[in-house]
Amino acid sequence: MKEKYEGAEVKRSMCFWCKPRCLLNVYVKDGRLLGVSKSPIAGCPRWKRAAEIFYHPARLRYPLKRVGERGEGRWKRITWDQAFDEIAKRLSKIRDRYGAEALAVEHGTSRTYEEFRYRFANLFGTPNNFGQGHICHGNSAVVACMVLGWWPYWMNVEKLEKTRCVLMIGRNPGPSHQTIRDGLKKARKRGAKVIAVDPRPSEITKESDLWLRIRPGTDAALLLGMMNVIVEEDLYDKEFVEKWTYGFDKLRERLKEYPPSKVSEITRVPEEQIVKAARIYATEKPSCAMEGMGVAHQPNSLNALLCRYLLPALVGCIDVEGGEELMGPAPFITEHEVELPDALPEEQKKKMIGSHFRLFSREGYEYIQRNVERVWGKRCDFQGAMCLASAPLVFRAMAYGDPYPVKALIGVACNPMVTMPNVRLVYRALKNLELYVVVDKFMTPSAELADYVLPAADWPERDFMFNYHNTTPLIIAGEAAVPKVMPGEYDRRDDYEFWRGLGIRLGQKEYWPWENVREYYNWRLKPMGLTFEELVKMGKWFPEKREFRKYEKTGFGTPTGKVEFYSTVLEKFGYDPLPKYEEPPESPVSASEIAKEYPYILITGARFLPYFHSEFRQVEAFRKLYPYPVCEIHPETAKKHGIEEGDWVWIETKRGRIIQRCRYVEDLDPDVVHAQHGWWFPELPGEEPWLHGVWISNVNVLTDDDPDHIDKALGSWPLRTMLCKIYKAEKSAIPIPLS
Ligand SMILES: Nc1nc2c(c(=O)[nH]1)N[C@H]1C(S)=C(S)[C@@H](COP(=O)(O)OP(=O)(O)OC[C@H]3O[C@@H](n4cnc5c(=O)[nH]c(N)nc54)[C@H](O)[C@@H]3O)O[C@H]1N2
Ligand SMILES: Nc1nc2c(c(=O)[nH]1)N[C@H]1C(S)=C(S)[C@@H](COP(=O)(O)OP(=O)(O)OC[C@H]3O[C@@H](n4cnc5c(=O)[nH]c(N)nc54)[C@H](O)[C@@H]3O)O[C@H]1N2
Ligand code: SF4
Ligand SMILES: [Mo]
Repeated sequence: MKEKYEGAEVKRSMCFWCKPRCLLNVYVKDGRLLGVSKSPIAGCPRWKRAAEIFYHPARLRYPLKRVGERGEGRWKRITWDQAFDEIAKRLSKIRDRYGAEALAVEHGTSRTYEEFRYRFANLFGTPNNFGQGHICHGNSAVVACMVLGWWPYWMNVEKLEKTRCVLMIGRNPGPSHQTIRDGLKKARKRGAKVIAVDPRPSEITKESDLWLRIRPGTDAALLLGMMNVIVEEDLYDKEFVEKWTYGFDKLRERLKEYPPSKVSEITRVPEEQIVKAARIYATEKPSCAMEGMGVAHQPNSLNALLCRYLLPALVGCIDVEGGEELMGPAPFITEHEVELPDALPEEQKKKMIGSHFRLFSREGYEYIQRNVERVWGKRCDFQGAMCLASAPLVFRAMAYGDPYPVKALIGVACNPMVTMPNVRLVYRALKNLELYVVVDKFMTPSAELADYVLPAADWPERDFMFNYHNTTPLIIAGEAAVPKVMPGEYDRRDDYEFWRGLGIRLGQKEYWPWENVREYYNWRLKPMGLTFEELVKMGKWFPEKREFRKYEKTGFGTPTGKVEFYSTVLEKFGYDPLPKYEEPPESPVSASEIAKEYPYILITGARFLPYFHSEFRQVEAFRKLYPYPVCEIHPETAKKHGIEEGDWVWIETKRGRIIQRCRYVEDLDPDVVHAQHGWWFPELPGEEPWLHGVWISNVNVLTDDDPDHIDKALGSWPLRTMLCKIYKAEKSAIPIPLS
């Protein structure tokens, strides 16, 4: 490594090409990135190709303005100043004409500075901040804060060194979070038990002691069944339950409705496995659970998540080492404080689209987080992921003007044409906008529909400080390694500079006092007596002493000061205060008529390498390795339809159809089909109707965003558990470049 980069300067930067956010050495010469140090994550496919990805010819270099019709693929290069001036002017006009709420701002999976989006929106006057928070950890965080008064930090790998049993519910860190997979392997070597709940075989189900192959969407029932066993068999922690929980007797009554025999019928998990899982989980202590998108993306995610966070309280594993550790906040200025929530006038706050999903509304957020703050002194997480307008409803407002017109959208680090549900509606919405601004690293199917596409700095080009949105005291930092501007080659801005540049032109100058993000970080770190540069040298900051069972002194950050089996928050907002199971809205049980034509249960989006959501499809080496989208089907099921392994298959739901290539998976439930998400084809034309092949294999053509199917309390939409049919694709269905 050393010889290869001889004479190069070494910078320490934070990689954002996937979730671990590794700190890497970046080797730089004459302002050029030569390469990076080996990823600490075994199996990371990206670090070796850092230069190839960073200098990919398809990367955006200069601001672009649409010159043809929307979606026609005709662009003109402009300067940043022109872009800022024109966008600001058009936004002002839209605000004058329709009100500030006619602007929506959208986020993706936290790849960038999220706090500035909210700050900008609050200062502009719009409550319509929306994105993936409803379904990606935001819903987990809300439920955990509601019943536990803090969110057990979800990337806490260290605790796996102390745990005796890990319940993995709908989470597969094999491809999604390799640090956790490694932690689990080590834990098992030590003798800890791993129980995996998943409808399909995965790396983790194969590396577990017990695999519960659940019917998709029925996790709440399974967990209620496990709680039933734990209570009936007297395996619960009586002292903790008596002293530190609220509403146990009511929960106990509710649990009677879920004996293992009935739960087995609902979930298709054999009764003895339910009992076994409950016994292991309740006796091998400390135990902990880790839920993933298998849970967060299912219909009625509220109940599955409620059960997930209440189960550990039954066995007394809250805030014990190796259990559900509540780590508290970091002692710096938090993102929430930066968001300026009070800058938004009261009458504007009320206009947030989707406020009837009460837990994600401002009222719900404030109520939950004030209780958290009472105990911890700060909030857990930030509004940017836990208090959001509802995406499916915001897209409807764009498409149909209901409840009022949304005319402008700024999307930073998100690709809604690929990652939001029911993309036909998303398409209609985007086409109807008066102004659509996209800030991204690459052209995407979404960006192809924009008026302005602005080139974002990638991680080697920016300073970054991260602390998982204040759900943990851990703070990590990495510095910019290479310039964002190379005259004659490219001219990029980081996303802070984007929001600031636009904000200043809209009269927000006094609110953007920091010239650059480093100044801003220094301001946030001041209370700790640290500078950003010092933090970069340290790599990470973590308190020297960890305190467990803080609740014994302070109580829990909930309205009753206890873990709420009976949620007074749900009660206050008009929902059932106790957990329950509800059948998914589109399942063979609830929609038997639909099931006659669409007999299979479709799940989507299980992670796979080397890709990350819709990203990296441009990287030739990756495409050689993994050229096509893959759907997983049981061989018997496939054969019934004359489908051989490797065949292109139509997957169809009530909302549309796509093609993917079949992979036989022996251990899959024969009634379940899994289709990958994130697929589009950068090599296909960008203009309509192609939009880089966004209609061909994109699973979100199939998914459901029906407002009646959205979780009533959380507003989360169902990306897993719907009905589909499959049939072999005719040759003519396959675009020539893919055949
Ligand atoms: N059917 C189905 N749909 C799903 C899922 C599923 O399982 N099934 N998963 C869902 C989940 S959990 C999530 S989080 C979402 C993800 O949804 P998105 O966040 O929309 O997905 P990405 O493909 O990661 O898109 C991010 C875009 O941001 C750009 N980008 C990356 N870094 C930066 C940056 O620093 N600045 C800027 N300006 N741009 C940047 C990338 O080039 C990319 O185009 O997808 C959801 N959609
Ligand atoms: N390579 C790669 N890594 C990623 C991402 C990526 O796109 N690519 N995305 C990142 C993001 S934003 C996120 S949110 C995480 C998500 O990472 P994880 O939480 O691990 O989520 P998934 O892999 O989507 O799904 C986990 C498992 O849920 C199962 N599942 C599906 N339906 C159900 C169900 O009804 N019940 C249960 N119990 N299980 C079910 C799937 O079969 C799958 O094995 O990954 C992150 N890491
Ligand atoms: S791509 Fe992911 S695993 Fe690899 S170095 Fe970057 S953050 Fe770490
Ligand atoms: Mo996510």
